[in-house]
Amino acid sequence: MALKDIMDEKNVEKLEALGNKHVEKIVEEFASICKPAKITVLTDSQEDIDYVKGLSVENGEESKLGIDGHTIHFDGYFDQARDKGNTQILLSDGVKVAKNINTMERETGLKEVLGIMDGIMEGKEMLVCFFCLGPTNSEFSIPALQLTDSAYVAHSEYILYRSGYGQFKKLEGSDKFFHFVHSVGELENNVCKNIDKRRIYIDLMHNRVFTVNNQYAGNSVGLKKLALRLAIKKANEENWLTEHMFVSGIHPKGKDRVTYFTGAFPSACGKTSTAMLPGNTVIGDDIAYIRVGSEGEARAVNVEQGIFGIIRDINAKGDPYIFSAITSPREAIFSNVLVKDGKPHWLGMNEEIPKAGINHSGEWTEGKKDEAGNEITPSHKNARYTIRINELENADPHADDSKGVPVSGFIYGGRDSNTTIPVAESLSWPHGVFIGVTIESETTAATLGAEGKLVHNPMSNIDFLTVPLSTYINSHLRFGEYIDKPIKIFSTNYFLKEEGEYLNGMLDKKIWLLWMELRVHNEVEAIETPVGWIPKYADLKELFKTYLDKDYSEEDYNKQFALRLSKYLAKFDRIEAIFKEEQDIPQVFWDHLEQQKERLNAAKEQFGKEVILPSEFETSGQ
Ligand code: SPV
Ligand code: MN
Repeated sequence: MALKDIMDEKNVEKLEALGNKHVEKIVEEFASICKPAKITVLTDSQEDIDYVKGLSVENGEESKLGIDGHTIHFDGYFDQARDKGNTQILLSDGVKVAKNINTMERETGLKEVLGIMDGIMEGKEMLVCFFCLGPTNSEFSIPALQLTDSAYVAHSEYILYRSGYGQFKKLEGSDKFFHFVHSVGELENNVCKNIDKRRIYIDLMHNRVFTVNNQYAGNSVGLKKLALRLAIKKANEENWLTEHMFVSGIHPKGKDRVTYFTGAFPSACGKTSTAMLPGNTVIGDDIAYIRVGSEGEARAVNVEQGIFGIIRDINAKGDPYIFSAITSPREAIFSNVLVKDGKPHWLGMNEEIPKAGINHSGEWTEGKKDEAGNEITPSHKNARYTIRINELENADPHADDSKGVPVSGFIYGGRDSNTTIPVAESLSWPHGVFIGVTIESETTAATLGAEGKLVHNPMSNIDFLTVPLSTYINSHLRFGEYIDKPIKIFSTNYFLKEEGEYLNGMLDKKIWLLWMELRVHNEVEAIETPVGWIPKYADLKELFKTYLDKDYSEEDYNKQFALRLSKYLAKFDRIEAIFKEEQDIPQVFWDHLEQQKERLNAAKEQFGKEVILPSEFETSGQ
């Protein structure tokens, strides 16, 4: 099939102007498989980007809200989060990635998904869009081609990513780009009808992903978690890192410096809110590429330029910048919130929520139940907003720097209610890698399935790993050797509870971050414990007073930082069992596991009890 047979002259010209036969071949191939009625090629021009924005309203995937530039999009009732069950990595050689990661024989997977895609765009318009992962014109740049029949998906991408038609021209005909083919399939009331045929298949061999019969952005938007999976493979082969991490600058009071941290947290566990803490300047909130810079320093970029953030609990008090952005005129897409009279409402917005309106279940009134008898909340717990970061008051001026920003600390967070202390600095780089890959966290509404289940989530990347866990661990261990300017690695846990109540307030994370910043600059001492270096009470007290005007009590400190030895030992037993089922885990990991357990057991013996207060370690000189 020739391009001219399926596209008008103007579009053929736009495509051919790229001088890239690989791109043309992909468009031809998927035009002939998906059989769209029309194909539109988009460049980086404002006119083209506006066309997509207009189309998403025209075709009903989005509707205008009261505030200028705001739209609402609904995903189907059963399409509200990432679908791990139907996400498969296609592998031809039987390589296992990690025990819990779905892999499928490549030929079988391709046959199935291409079969589903046969004629899937009949009567529809296929959009051909070009983006760049990471800043353009940079060592970090990865061009990405998106084919989709969803204007909502393309619109989201023009907010969330840098457009990359120009970047494709610079490829000079090469095939060094990722590509994504997406179709919503048949729609009914503008949401996917054939959820049973939802598939997200990752073809590592050709740097491409096929995703069909879905709209939720975590499944549909190629450049987000689908590209993350492809980039993890690429980074692990090329000795750099692709991480599920925010990038944010910390600005301590009275000191003329900014210190950048990156932090990995499982979905819906405080990653965006950490990146966006008052006083920070934000570069990115979800995905980072990290490379070694010319002076041996680690440098990070935000792969994206926007935020697809959880809207629940966003309010003027807790998240002033985001709240202000999503309540004032600008381009913003709301998804799966409650809409009444053109106004979006969500859980935790600190305003009264109407008792009726339209939400992800259609017409909604308070008390409405779904078919399974579950009460439907006014907005979904995983409802989201989509905005550009550079419109936020706290956007960092270096967000688009082609060389990225220097990174001084990595943070690994999790959600566990009874074990991990709020903040600790690892004892060394390999110990930090060990801490990162042994994170356990409770599942959330960001993925389909049960919430609150404690699962192993190494570096918050378990859902996205495309290389064996052993390879991933080795890459991190090696990265520590490549950098000449050391990075400190910290762990955090914002979710410790006592008798069902959280032990920490929402803003306490600001203090942990400022403490980490001081540690990076060697400006505070710390207490050595079996799980790492922890803050001294006096330092936290001062930080709480200075930054939150709060009197932090020693009693709170002791509750939060008491080391629950048996809980930690139980965790590392669980970890040992999990890793024993993995293949080729490096010896360094086993050494650290052994040493970690030894230190915990030694403390148990030395103190003769289960729970040790920080001051006890301090005076014992541990
Ligand atoms: C996450 O779940 O980690 C997100 C949103 O950042 S999604 O696009 O669904 O991946
Ligand atoms: Mn994420």
